[in-house]
Amino acid sequence: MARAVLVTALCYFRRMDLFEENNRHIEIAEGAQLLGGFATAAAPLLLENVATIATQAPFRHLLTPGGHTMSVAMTNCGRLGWISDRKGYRYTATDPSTGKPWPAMPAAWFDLAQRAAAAGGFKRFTPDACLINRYSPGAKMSLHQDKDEKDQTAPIVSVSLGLPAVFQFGGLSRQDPVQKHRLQHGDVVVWGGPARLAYHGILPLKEGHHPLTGASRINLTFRQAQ
Ligand code: MD3
Ligand code: FE
Repeated sequence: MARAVLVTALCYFRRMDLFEENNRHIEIAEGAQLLGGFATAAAPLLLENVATIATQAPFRHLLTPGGHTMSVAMTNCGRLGWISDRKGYRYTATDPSTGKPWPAMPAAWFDLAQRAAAAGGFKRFTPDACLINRYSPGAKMSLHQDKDEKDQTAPIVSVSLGLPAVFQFGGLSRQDPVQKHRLQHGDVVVWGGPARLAYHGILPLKEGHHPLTGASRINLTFRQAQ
């Protein structure tokens, strides 16, 4: 009897630990709220949706204005999508590779992004674009700022799925020192306030296997582009 009570109590506290671990809410910098595990429950559905979206708007490696091919494969959903080519970076209403409008943003995605933004302190977030990034081992994203959105007082909400990655977060100048953070499956980050225009990037993805994505990492970034 005493043993059963002890085992039950230990299991309870162990679960509590896991619960706390999966629900970390940390301010990683002023305006940058990490909601650990916020999207873990939704992840299987999100990944199914990504597969469907990719049948309509295939992942592709975009060209930078400087003529380099990006190592990250990208597609979009929503009324607008982010693209890059020799002419520059911008949002478009149609996918240049098909000529068709970008696939609609699933209602559950919009909802998740709004709930995350609210949890991060932004009550009125209405994303009209979601950039979907796919990393294979070795793929990276160099330090950059996200400046192509019209209203830079609106936050960006990012959702990490699959393999973990190391994220670099700097300041308003490229030369500012960077902090490193691990982004794991299910993690959501709300980037607003002074963090919104900070330089950031992703270090080359390490090899690995994730049960839901295999040897890849998928990142969703919800944006209010217009
Ligand atoms: C910090 N994506 O798509 S998500 C991007 O994991 C991008 O694929 C990375 O940077 C990725 O532009 C990082 C986290 C993120 C997204 C937007 C931010 C961090 C941000 C905007 C401002 C500051
Ligand atoms: Fe970015």
